[in-house]
Amino acid sequence: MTDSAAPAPTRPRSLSGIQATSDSLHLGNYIGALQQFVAQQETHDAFFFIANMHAITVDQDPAQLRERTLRTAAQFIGAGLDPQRSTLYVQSHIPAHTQLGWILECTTGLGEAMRMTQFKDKSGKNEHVSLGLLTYPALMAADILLYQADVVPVGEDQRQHLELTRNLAERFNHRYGQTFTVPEAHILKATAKVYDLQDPTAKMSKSAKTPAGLIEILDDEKTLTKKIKSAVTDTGTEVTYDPHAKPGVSNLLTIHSALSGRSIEELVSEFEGKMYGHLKVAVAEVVVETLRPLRTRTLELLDDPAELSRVLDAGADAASAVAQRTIEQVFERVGFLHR
Ligand code: AQP
Repeated sequence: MTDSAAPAPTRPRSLSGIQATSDSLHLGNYIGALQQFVAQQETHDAFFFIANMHAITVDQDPAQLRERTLRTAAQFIGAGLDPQRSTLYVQSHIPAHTQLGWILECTTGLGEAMRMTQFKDKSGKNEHVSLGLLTYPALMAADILLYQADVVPVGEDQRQHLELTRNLAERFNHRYGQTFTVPEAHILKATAKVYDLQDPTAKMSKSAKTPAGLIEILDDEKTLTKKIKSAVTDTGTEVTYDPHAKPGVSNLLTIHSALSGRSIEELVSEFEGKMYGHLKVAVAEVVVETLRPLRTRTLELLDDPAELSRVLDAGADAASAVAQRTIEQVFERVGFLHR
């Protein structure tokens, strides 16, 4: 079948990625991103990738990066992404990401890149600041625009990068003619940001100040329970949802609600007259129950890295077919000579 005869996709396209920068994803990645990926594979034409090229914006050990790329893929599948229904692939397997990334770098203003809050935060924390840390949002825009994604499920921390992606798409379309779909961020308000258990005013992040504040989704049950039971709570005793006055308790309610599917109001009324300790026990139970099958499946998948690589190779073939169509059109538009 020729391209022009290909049937138009009937579902909107969803696309997102997660960096391969840790042995285990954390609960913020799971609730803010991965859980949404799993939901969207039911309703969307789904593309999800492991962002190993973004990972090297900061120093990485090569053997560890390779291992973590496979571990991240295993967690995608362990969490419920089905390679038959979603296209799962590794960013570096598709050269068009860097090809379009370069073109979008040339479309981005220096001031625009320097205004990105993630760049400001991370460049402030690292002694050596790579150029890649600055240009990363242009590569992220390429990751998305290459696939003509309609929606991008992410956590709140990616909102600004998504806004830049939209601006770059509109700028390119305006200058060269309609080329890219302008994507929408899909950020679920209730779960947009999961907070550190020890510092519930800071985003849960792998660069957490203390490991106790970070729930890794591959943590064993004892560790999960211990971390949740030691979560910092707030003054007072009443379980209420108030992110400003009670950030610790509110974060626990958010986690429970995101994983159990029960509303915050329902949970608050269930814990009326009970102590913070009761809430922690319930949150620990729901976290352990949710992550148990994910962990088991992930560890099984990691026992067979050859099979994981086969899945990722097939994903790269499917992703590449889509990416190639866009990059050829982009080359034509910007005036690159045909071979
Ligand atoms: N705390 C969070 N709450 C909700 N969503 C979150 N995400 C990350 N943290 C939270 C979402 O997870 C997806 C993957 O993001 P990433 O590839 O940037 O992952 P990360 O580098 O592991 O995020 P960290 O831990 O925040 O990294 P550092 O410490 O390097 O800054 C994205 O959709 C993101 O929004």
